[in-house]
Amino acid sequence: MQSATFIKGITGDDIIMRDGVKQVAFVGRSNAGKSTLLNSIAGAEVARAGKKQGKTVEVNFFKYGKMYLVDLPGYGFAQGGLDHRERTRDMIIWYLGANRKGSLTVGLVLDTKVGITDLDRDMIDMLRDQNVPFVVIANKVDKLNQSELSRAVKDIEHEVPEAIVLPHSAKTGKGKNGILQALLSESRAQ
Ligand SMILES: Nc1nc2c(ncn2[C@@H]2O[C@H](COP(=O)(O)OP(=O)(O)OP(=O)(O)O)[C@@H](O)[C@H]2O)c(=O)[nH]1
Ligand SMILES: [Mg+2]
Repeated sequence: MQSATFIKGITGDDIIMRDGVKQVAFVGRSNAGKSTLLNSIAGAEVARAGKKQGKTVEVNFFKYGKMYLVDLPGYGFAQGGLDHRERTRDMIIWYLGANRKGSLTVGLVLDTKVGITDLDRDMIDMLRDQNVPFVVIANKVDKLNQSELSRAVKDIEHEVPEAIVLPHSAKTGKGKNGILQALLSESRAQ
């Protein structure tokens, strides 16, 4: 199994944004499990993940096969303060806008128990406005029972009818294998 290697972390314009390599990026609320998910897909503990929110502070690039997996800081990290929240938000907006059409696919990571928040709705609007193809990863499904899960997935599908919703748990490994495939076929469909 191939694994990913860390290339670099950026906070603004960088030549890596123009090197023509396709990018699959994970966005979502702080603590939704983006870095953990990336590690699980990458087959190695390359991205820093953890209990404390606000773990990821830069836009981190990992080479995986012919593409980059990109780990972004999460939004909505309350204790980070207004400054931190605005900087993070600006960085995410910049990153999404800086990508040329056709080079980016996004995995929007949700904590399924929390569901879609207003900050996620802002993100979804942004992805729609910029025509960025995305799939929704309904994460941490180990925290829900079967009926809670189907309810939650239905709610997500109702709000985001254009996107595939993929239940996943890094804890149990559920859904792990389908995610990269779904992201890649979303990317090829561009
Ligand atoms: N129960 C459960 N916990 C998870 C799962 N995935 C991640 N976590 C936990 O959630 C916490 C946050 O994980 P991270 O991967 O650091 O989250 P993040 O979205 O990268 O957070 P930021 O970098 O702050 O944006 C860690 O304590 C993980 O162990 C999961 O599938 N199930
Ligand atoms: Mg992270």
